[in-house]
Amino acid sequence: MIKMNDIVREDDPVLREKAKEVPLPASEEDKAILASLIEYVKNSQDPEIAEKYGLRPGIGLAAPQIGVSKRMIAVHVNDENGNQLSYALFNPKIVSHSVEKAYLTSGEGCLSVDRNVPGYVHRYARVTVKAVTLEGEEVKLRLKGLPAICMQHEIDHLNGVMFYDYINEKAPFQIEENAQAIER
Ligand code: K2U
Ligand code: NI
Repeated sequence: MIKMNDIVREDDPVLREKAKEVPLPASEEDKAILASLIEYVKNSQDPEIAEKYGLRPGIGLAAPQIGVSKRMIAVHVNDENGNQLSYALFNPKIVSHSVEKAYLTSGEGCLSVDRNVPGYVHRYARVTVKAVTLEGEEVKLRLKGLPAICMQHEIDHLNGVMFYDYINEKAPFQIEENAQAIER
C-alpha cells in the first residue's frame, strides 16, 4: 500500500514532467500502479486506516506523485448530492469545458506540498473527460463542482502543473468575474 513516504514532494523534478501515455490494453504492472493510487485515496478517507498509517487525507492522487511519470489518476470524492464518485483512470483527457470558472473557497492543497499556499485557484466549472478505466472500459465523464475541481487538479499533475501556479501572487484572493464559489 502507498504510504506518505511514497509520495514525492514538490521540487522533485518528476512533478514538473509531462507524463507519458499508458500503452493500452494496460500491462499488469500499470494496472497494479493505478489500483494502488485509488487504494491510497480510499485508505486516506478511512479514519482508522489513515490514523494507523499516518495517511494525509486526499480526494485524488496522480501517478507522478509516487514518482511514476505515466498518465494515470485516481479520484474518490462525493458530489454535491452526496453520491460517491470513484474513478481510476488511464490517459484522462479534458475534451470540453465550460467557459465559466469555479474555485474552492477553502483554496487548494496538495499531497505533494507540505505547506499552506493561500489563494483561490480558478478552474473550469464543468469539464468533460474521456479516459479508460482500470477495467479497460472507455468512459466519458461530465463533471461539475468538487469532482470537476479534483479531476482538473489531478490531470494538471500529468502535465507538470501545480495548483499554486494559478494563484495570483499580488492578489491571491481576487475572484475572477462570474466565477462560481464552491464550498467544501
Ligand atoms: O493531488 C493531490 O495532491 C490530492 C489533492 C487533490 C485536490 C486538491 C485540491 C482540490 C481538489 C483536489 C488532495 O486531495 S488535497 C486534500 C483535499 C481534501 C478534500 C478537498 C480538497 C483537498
Ligand atoms: Ni496535488
